Amino acid sequence: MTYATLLTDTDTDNGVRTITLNRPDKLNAVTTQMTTDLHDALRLAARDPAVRCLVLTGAGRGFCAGQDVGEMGDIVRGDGETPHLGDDLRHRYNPIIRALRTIEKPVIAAVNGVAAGAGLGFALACDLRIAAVSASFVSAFVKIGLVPDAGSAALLPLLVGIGKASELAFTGERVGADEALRLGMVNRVVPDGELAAVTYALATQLAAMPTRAIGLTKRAFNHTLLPHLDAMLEYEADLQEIAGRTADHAEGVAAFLAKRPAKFRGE
Ligand code: LHQ
Repeated sequence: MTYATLLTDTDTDNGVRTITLNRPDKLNAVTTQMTTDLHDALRLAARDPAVRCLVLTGAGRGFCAGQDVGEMGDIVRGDGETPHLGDDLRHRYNPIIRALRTIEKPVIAAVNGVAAGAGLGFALACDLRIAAVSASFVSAFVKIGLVPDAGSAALLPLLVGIGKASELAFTGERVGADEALRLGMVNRVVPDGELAAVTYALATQLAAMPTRAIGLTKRAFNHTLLPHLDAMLEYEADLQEIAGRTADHAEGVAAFLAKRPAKFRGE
C-alpha cells in the first residue's frame, strides 16, 4: 500500500512493520490526508498476521508537530466559518488513538525529533517510546489556546503524574529527551545515529515473542488504566470544541502563522 503522507516498510522475515510520517518540511504536521492515511495503515497492520510489531516514526528532523496549523488557519481566516475542532477530533484523531491503544501487537514510537500537540498524543499512545537524544516533547496546545487532545489529557498525567502534566500542559514548555526519560515519558534515550538500529533490535525481539500474550497484556493494561478511553476521547473533543471557539485560539493560530508571539486576552 502506498500513501501520500506516509512511508511503510515491512520486514516480513522478522514481522516488523515501520510506518513513517512523511511531511518532513513541516515536521510531519498532520493534515486531513495524513489522518486518513495513518488510520488506514493502522487498520491494515492490525489485521495482518505477518505484522507482529509496529514502529511509528517520523521522516527528517521531526517526529510529528501535531495538527497542521496552516489547515486550521484556513478556517480561522475564512468567512466567519466556525471551527468545529470537536468533530475534527471525533472523525480524524480519536480513531487513530483508539487504534494505537487497541491493536493487539506491540507498538513502538521511535521519536526522532520533536513530538508536539497531537504528535505528542501519538507518541504517548504507543506502548513504548525510544527517543533520540535530540528529540523533544511539547504539549503545544496551550500556545494556540487549546486543551490537550489526541489522548494526551489522559496519557500525559498517567505517565508523568498530574502535577508535572499540569506544568507541561499549562506552559507548553519543551522537554528534552533526557528530561523525558527522568519523567517516565520515554523508555530509553539513544544517540541520534543509533535510533533506527536500537528500535529495530527491540522491534525484532518483540515480534518474536508470543504476540497473543502481548496483545492480551495490552488489553489488561488498557482495562486497568484506560477503562474509559472512549469516553475520555469524547470528552477531549467536547472541551476542544469550546476552546476552538475562543478568541485566544484564533489569536494563537494567527500568531503562529505570522511567526510572532501571541497576545492572549483570556477570552
Ligand atoms: C508547522 C507546524 C504545524 C504547520 C511546525 N503546522 N506547520 C487537532 C485538530 C483538532 C483539534 C485541535 O487539536 C488538534 C491537535 C493538535 O495537534 S493542536 C497543536 C498543533 N501543533 C502546534 O501548535 C505546534 C506548532 N509548532 C510548534 O510549536 C513548533 O514548530 C515546534 C515546537 C513543534 C518545533 O519548533 P522548531 O523546532 O523551532 O521548528 P519550527 O517552528 O521552525 O518549524 C519548522 C517548520 O515546520 C516551520 O515551517 P517553515 O516553512 O517556516 O520552515 C513551521 O512553520 C512548520 N511547522 N509545526 N503544527
